[in-house]
Amino acid sequence: MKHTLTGKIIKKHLVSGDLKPGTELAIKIDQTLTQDATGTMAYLEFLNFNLPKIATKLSVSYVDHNTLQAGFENADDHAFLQSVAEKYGLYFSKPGNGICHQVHLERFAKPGTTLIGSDSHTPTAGGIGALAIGVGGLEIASALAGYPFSLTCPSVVGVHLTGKLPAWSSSKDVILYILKLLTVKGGVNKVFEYFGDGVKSLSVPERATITNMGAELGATSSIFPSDINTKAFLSAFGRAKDYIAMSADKDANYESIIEINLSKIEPLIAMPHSPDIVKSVAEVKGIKINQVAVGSCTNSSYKDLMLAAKILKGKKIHKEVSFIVAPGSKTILNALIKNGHLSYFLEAGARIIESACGPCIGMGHAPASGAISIRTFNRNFKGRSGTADASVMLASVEVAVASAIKGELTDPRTLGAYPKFPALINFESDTSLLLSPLPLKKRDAIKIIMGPNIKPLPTAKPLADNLSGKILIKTGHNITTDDIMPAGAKILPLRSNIPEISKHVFIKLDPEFYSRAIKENGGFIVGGDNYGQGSSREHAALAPLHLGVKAVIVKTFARIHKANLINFGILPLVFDNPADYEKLYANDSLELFNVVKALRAGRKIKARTRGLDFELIYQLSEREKEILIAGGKINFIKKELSK
Ligand code: MIC
Ligand code: SF4
Repeated sequence: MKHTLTGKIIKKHLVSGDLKPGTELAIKIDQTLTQDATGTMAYLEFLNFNLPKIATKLSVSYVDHNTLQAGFENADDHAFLQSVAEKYGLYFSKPGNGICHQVHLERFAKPGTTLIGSDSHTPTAGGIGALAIGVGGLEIASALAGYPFSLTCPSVVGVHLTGKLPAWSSSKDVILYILKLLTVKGGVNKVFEYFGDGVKSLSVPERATITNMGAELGATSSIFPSDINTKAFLSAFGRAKDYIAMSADKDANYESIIEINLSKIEPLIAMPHSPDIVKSVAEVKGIKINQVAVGSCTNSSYKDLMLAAKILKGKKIHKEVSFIVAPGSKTILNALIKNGHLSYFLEAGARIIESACGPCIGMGHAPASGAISIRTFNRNFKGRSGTADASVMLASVEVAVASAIKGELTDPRTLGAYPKFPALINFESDTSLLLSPLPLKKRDAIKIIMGPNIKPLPTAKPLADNLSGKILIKTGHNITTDDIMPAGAKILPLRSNIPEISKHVFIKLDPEFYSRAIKENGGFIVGGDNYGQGSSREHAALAPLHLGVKAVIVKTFARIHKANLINFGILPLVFDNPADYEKLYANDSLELFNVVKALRAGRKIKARTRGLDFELIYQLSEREKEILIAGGKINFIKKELSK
């Protein structure tokens, strides 16, 4: 039997189930990561279990999203997170240390290990050969409590890379090319595994750009083999001992294979407002732009920033353009300070900001009204930048910087010779903002700090057999968790306060949603295809739970959001006949009959509205059904722990 790399890692970590795509299996988790915007909930959930310590080998709590601190809320969250890390033995990455995925790649990610993170871009670590999966916070809490992680066994798609990227094309263009091919729903329940001769031309951070944006395909994960480039990257961070060579067997059995000749890849760009609306830059060049941002967990590595600095050397940013740079980690920022390259940015007219997510999640640097912004980021959903009518395009560093100089969308191939510079072989291991776990004997004295913005979690009641209420909203297709529960500078600080943040559910699609949900005492959500794509934020389930949402009925779900609904006891249901979607309207009354009995018997659920009878189905494992019936995973685990 020839194994894929994914298959090998799963096999090594398998706790239950088989490697049969579509069935549920459980794996042991070696590492976890959280970031602050999802982490406060994850740790509140963990505290609920009343356990003395964490059960994982290595867990890191990062602060990188909410670093604006316009009020006390974010700083309160940081203090809470630090106190939890100290009490329970986690690493703590303080604000300013960098973006979780970049820092994790540099300091902790290891080939052949399993990692779950409460952030959808956790598969960034696939660039180093880890099987890394984005999850809701409650999965992290469960892993910290010692539970294996359950998932639908993914099918493994092979991506066969040949050739070498031409000058001015980059690994960002490779993933944009795949997004164009497969769209934002093309990867659900799949792992994209890269192999072939072309792999060796890509460094770990370049690979990580690709695995990072595999999240935009809706994929479970993406992974590269671990080879001499992996070894070089680990050595540069003083971690040569973490290296092991890992790859798929030759002629491994892939579900399907995508062939990509890297030498044919040209500079591409994702147009507003979805990462899969991809065009070649040559085709759409000339569009006047107002803002350019380089950074985010997709493109803020040493190579990315050095390249930008080299291109900018001796040049100026166009006077109509605001150019923002957020280095991925403090280590990278410091390297550019020490080698003098940071000054090329400053001399060109760049605005250097903290090593954090920043504008990627709408924390500052919102574009002007109607502005066009080119960003090296991974998501360009409408309004995510903080400006409702701005347009964001996603591109490589090469395209972004060329455009910043010219003031319009520019093909970087017009810039002349491609800058050359050596890879850095020795990064300083500065840990001034990265705190190691406290020694055991010091942990007892630590008190958990909970500021006034940190409110208790809502909990669901056990599932009732008959459910009734109004359809509170009917959405279209590809609804993102940014649509359900927006982020940005005003709303993100409320992540630890579910009653407050609930006032913003669906606010961009339907400002009356909150008041209607309160008036109707909860109800149902109806949606189309790929409902809940994008981020891992549990708040897109927790806030609807707080508002009394009982079930979400759609054509198809995105993976992480569906898991979050289950974890919080909201039924994720699917139309048996997709055409019934057309027959339902907002404000209709809806009844679901004998739900618990149907789930236990594996039968379709009968539903009725306006005299119309129809049926609903579900893709749920027996374990997931029991979680839903118990009223969510917290209730379920508490029951198990009390046994
Ligand atoms: C994102 O990129 O949307 C985020 C913010 O990193 C989210 C997590 C969150 O909403 O806190 C993600 O990707 O999971
Ligand atoms: Fe942060 Fe943006 Fe990456 Fe999300 S996608 S982790 S907000 S940098």
